[in-house]
Amino acid sequence: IWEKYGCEESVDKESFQKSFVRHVNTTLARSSLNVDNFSAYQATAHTVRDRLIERWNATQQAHTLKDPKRVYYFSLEFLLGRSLDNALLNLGLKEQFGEGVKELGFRMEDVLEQEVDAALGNGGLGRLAACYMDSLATLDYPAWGYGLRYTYGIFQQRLKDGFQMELPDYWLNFDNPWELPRLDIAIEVRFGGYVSKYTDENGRTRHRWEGGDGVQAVAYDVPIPGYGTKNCINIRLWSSKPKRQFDLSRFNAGEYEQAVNEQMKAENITAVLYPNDNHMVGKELRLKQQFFWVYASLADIIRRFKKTDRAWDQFPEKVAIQLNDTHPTLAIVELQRILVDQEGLDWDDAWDIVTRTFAFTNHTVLPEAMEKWHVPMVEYLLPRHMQIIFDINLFFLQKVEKQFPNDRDILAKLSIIEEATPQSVRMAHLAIVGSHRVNGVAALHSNLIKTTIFKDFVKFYGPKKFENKTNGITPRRWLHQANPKLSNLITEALGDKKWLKDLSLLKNLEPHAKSKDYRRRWKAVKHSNKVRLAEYIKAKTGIDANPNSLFDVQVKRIHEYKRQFMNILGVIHRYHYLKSLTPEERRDIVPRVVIFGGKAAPGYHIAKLVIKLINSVSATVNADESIEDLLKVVFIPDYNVSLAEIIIPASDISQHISTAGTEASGTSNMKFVLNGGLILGTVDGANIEINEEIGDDNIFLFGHLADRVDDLRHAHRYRNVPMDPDLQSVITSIETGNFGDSRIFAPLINTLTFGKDYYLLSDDFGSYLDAQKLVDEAYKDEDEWCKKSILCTARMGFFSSDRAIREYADQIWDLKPVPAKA
Ligand code: 26Y
Repeated sequence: IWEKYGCEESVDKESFQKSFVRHVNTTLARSSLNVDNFSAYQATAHTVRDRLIERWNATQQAHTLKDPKRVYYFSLEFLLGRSLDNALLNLGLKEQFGEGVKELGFRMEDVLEQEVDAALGNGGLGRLAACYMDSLATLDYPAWGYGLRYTYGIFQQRLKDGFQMELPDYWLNFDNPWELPRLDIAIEVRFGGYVSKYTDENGRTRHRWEGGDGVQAVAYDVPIPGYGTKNCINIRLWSSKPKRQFDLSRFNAGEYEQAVNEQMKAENITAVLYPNDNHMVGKELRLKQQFFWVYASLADIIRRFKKTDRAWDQFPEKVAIQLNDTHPTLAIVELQRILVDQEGLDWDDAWDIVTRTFAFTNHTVLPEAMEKWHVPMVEYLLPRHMQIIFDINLFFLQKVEKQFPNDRDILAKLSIIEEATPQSVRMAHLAIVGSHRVNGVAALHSNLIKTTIFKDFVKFYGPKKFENKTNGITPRRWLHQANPKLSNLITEALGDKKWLKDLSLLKNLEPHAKSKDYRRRWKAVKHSNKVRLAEYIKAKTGIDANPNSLFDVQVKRIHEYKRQFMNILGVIHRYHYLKSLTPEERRDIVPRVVIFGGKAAPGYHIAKLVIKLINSVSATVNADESIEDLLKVVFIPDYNVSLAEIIIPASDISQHISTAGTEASGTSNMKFVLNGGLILGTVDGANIEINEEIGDDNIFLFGHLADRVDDLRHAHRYRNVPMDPDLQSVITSIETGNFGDSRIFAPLINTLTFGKDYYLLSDDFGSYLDAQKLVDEAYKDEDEWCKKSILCTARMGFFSSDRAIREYADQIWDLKPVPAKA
């Protein structure tokens, strides 16, 4: 019977339609008379889901049989965006299913539009995790992601009078076809309690973590299909549920509120994604989230490991765990606890297993982003783990002491515990000590961590433990899906679609930059992408963005170090300049649309003022008829993955202008250039490597270099550095009230004065304006610009997440592909 009915779901148009209709009738309980676009989306999604599950099953079965080494990517954020289009493309179903849906009376574009984003992440780090899952699946690696199933993802952003407002992102309002609830996989997680000591049968002193309150972690599996392979991997997201439904005795006694209390407390744990990126807050609930997640994930991994009868010392030969930043660092402690307290291993044997299992990726050097947890809080929530951390630290510092006798200074610097009141646990230190490899995410960043925040660790461990793994992006979503017209044009030039699995093949586009006809068509694609964005802007903001203008884009989280403030100050400078011109002089000007997008953390007041300033400038500039259409300023609200897919293909130039040394990598820079957009940027993060690949002629770099930053800051702090005169006149203009009541902007402007201009806007402003001039000049020669655009795309092969994942697999995880059977 299994063989007779276990055959594969067909993928042709007719079977799509059959399955679509069946899902409308059964899954949705509707009829042909009441199928709207949303129902059509649901029926299509379920049809695709059936095919996904089949591959998911086959892949997991193959892995169970083969039992290869697996990698587990631990990330508190997976910023997946929409799934339907991606699944259709990766499974190669788009054409047939598109035809099928059309014959049923729908347009595939409208159907795709119905899906809400899975926005379980803040920005770069979360989207990187999503790109890496796509590559792991595509390259047939046996991999799982582990994360949390937040009920609310990153907040939705609205604007009110130019200010950011936050709305909850209740993304699970309707059923989510992209997850498989595994209600049978439930793991009890504990908080609190106490530690008891006892002597075991061998006379050894042992510890037991007892008591405390329990909640359940329930698994939801999200299938991730590879492109051009049957392989389909899994992200397991945990959701918190109460251990018991609710306290019946209290319920019967009429104490209804108290009766549901425990349930609510339990469900709180995975209720919401913390909306801070690059800024640590230290809330107890966040620590609970982290422990809840790593506890359940490790229990799950160990259950799988124990299915085969292997000795513990083989654990690192079967399991690699990658820590996406310090957020999952407690996993190091928890594994040590399991091995020592529960499995009875000696401390040193256990610790050897632990350190061979974990590797740690650092994503930032900003001091305010470093995770530190107060010892009393950790002690109260996780008493045994706190003891183990102290022991890890003790044994570690003993080794340090041996290597550097009588150097108290280095002990204090390296210690996992920060000696302040109260004491804190430095999670980055714990992550380094508990891992066999530490990596940064771009060349400059990886060098910086070795010479700044982790330099004393390099002294102790030597440099080999610290590596670089330059980030990458998936070309499937960020070119093929987001920019289908350009994808087709590339495929046509290269003769086939192999480049989607081997992005280095893009280099064969280079000769086509010389073809006038190819350039014409390349330009036409960019233009149509700009038209699509202009229509979106018109619909959402009412602003007319002329697609014949230069589209200048900065979209990313709003943060002082990313310097959106400098961008908008530059816009004001341009505005004044335009107003100073005679009508004849204006004829020579390249019209620009300056586009911003991005969310500010709800508690980050300065970042929120930047949004307000952008909107105030936008209101003034867009209404000023004297400058005609030479400048428009747009803030597109609610920037997210799906919006990025519209914005990125439409940019002529995008800005990546962080203070040198502050942006670890950036990944949108790669997405823009891959889509034939040029970049204006600082010598920071992956901009540097992009420059190396695409050449000096195809990028506009400016500003001070990272090695100058300390001196410049020192000068601001201790000497009276006069403000750049152009910057000064822009600030004066704001203060004069040209952009509305200037008093609200005082705290923002103060960052430049009383705040000692920590992010060095004044120091870089002159060279920023110069670089902008070069952009204007270059854009006048449309044909030359187009050549640059083609060369940019052609030279971006290195930045595929496939390359990055292969490096991780070969150099850190020691992981081999396991191709799923066709
Ligand atoms: C501690 C907590 C508040 C926290 C939460 C989120 C700290 C940091 C983050 C997120 C950091 C992040 O997204 N970093 C970005 O990672 C990208 C992928 O490596 C980089 O490209 C980007 O430069 C970096 O800012």
